[in-house]
Amino acid sequence: MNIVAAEVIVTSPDRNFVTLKLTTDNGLTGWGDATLNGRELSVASYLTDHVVPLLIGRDAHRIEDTWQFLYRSAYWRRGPVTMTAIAAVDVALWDLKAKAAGLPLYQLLGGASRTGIMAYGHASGRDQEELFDSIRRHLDEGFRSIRVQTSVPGIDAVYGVIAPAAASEHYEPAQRAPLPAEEDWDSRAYLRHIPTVFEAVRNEFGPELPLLHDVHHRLTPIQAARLGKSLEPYDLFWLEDCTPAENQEALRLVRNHTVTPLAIGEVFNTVWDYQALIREQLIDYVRSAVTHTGGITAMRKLLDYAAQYQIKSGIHGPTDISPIGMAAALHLDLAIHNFGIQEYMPHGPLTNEVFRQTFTFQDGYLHPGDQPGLGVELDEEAAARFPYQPAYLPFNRLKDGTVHDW
Ligand code: KDG
Ligand code: MG
Repeated sequence: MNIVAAEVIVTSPDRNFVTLKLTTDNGLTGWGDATLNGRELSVASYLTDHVVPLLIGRDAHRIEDTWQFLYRSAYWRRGPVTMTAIAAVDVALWDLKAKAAGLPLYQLLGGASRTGIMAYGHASGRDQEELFDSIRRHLDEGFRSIRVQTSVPGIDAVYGVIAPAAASEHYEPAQRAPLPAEEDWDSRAYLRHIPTVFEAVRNEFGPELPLLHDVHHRLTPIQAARLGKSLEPYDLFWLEDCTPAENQEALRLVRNHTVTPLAIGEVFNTVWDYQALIREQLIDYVRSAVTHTGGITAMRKLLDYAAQYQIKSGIHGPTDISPIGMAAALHLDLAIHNFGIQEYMPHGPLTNEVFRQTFTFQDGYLHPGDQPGLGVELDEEAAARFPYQPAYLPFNRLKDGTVHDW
C-alpha cells in the first residue's frame, strides 16, 4: 500500500481547519488533522513544501518508521508546527491502515477498554444566572461533567466566557479579523471571585456533578497554589493550566500546597514537555491534543508513560481540533486503560457539512463508531465553498498595559 498522492486542504466553514489527504495505490484515502489555531497556514506550508514530497512512494503501512523519519530527519525537533504536521501524517496513516484492515481504528490499538467515553462540556456565563442556565442546558444536552468559566467583576473579558454578541452558546476564542482582539486581566480580582462561583455552583447542583475549571496559564505558582487550596471544598475534577506551561518546576510548588487535581498540556507537543511532571507525579491529567502532539503514535507512548504513575488522559478537544482530530482522540480514548475524561465542544453546522462524521454523543458518552478507519470523511466540494479567513486568538494586557499570558 504505497502513497501516490498527498494534498493539503484548507477550509473555513465555522472556523479555519487544515487537513492532510493521503491517497494510496490500492485506492484508499486517509485523513489527518493539521489545524493549529491562529497559525494555520504555517502548518499547511510545512506539509506542502517540506513533507508532501517525502511521502510519495512510501509504504503507508510503515507508521512508526514514517514518524521517526519525519521527526529525526528534519534535524529541527519538536515545536507546535512540526509536531502538528507529523500528527497529520500519522493520523492519516492510521486511518489508511484501519481502512485496509476493514476495522475501526480502535481495534488496531488493542480494542475497546470501555463502552463509552465520558465527555465534559463548556458552561459559561457573564453572571450567576447566565452560568446556571448554561450548566442546565449542558445537562439537558446530556453532559454529565462540566467545565465552569465565568466573568469576574473588574475584568471586561475573561477566558472561556462567551462574548455577548456571539451567536452560539459555545465559546470560540479565535476571531476572524485582520488583528488579534485585546482583552484585560487582573489576577487578584480573579482569585477573589472564583471560589465564590464554585461555592454557588455546588450549592445549586449538589456534590455529585464533576466540575472542571481552566485558568489558561495566568497565575504565578504561589497564586495557583492558593487557588487550588481555596477550591478544595468544592471538589474539582481538575484545575487546568494553572501556571504557564513551559515551567515544569512551578507545578511542584503548586502540588506541595493543594490536593485539587491538576491537568496541563494543551500547548505541549512532545513527551519531553511532561518529563518531570509525570516522573514526579506533579499532575493528574495529560491535556495534549492528538493533533498537536505527533498523532496517535506519540500520544499512545506518552499516555503509556503516564499510566505507570496513575496519571490519566484528558485529551484536548475544543472546536479548533477538527472532527478528524476529534475522531483520532476518541479511538485512542476507547482503547487505552488510563482514560480519564474527554473534552468535547460540538462543532458548528457548516463544519459538520464539510466533515462527515460517524462518532456519537449520547447520555454524556462519546463513541467513535464502527466504520473502518477513523469514521470521518472530508467532503472536498463542501470544503471548497469555505476559503481560508485570517483569524487570531485574543491576547491580554494588565491594567498598566503590560502584556500578560492568555
Ligand atoms: O486554540 C486555543 C484553544 O484550543 C483553547 O483556548 C481551548 O483552553 C482551551 C481548552 O481547554 O479547550
Ligand atoms: Mg484549556
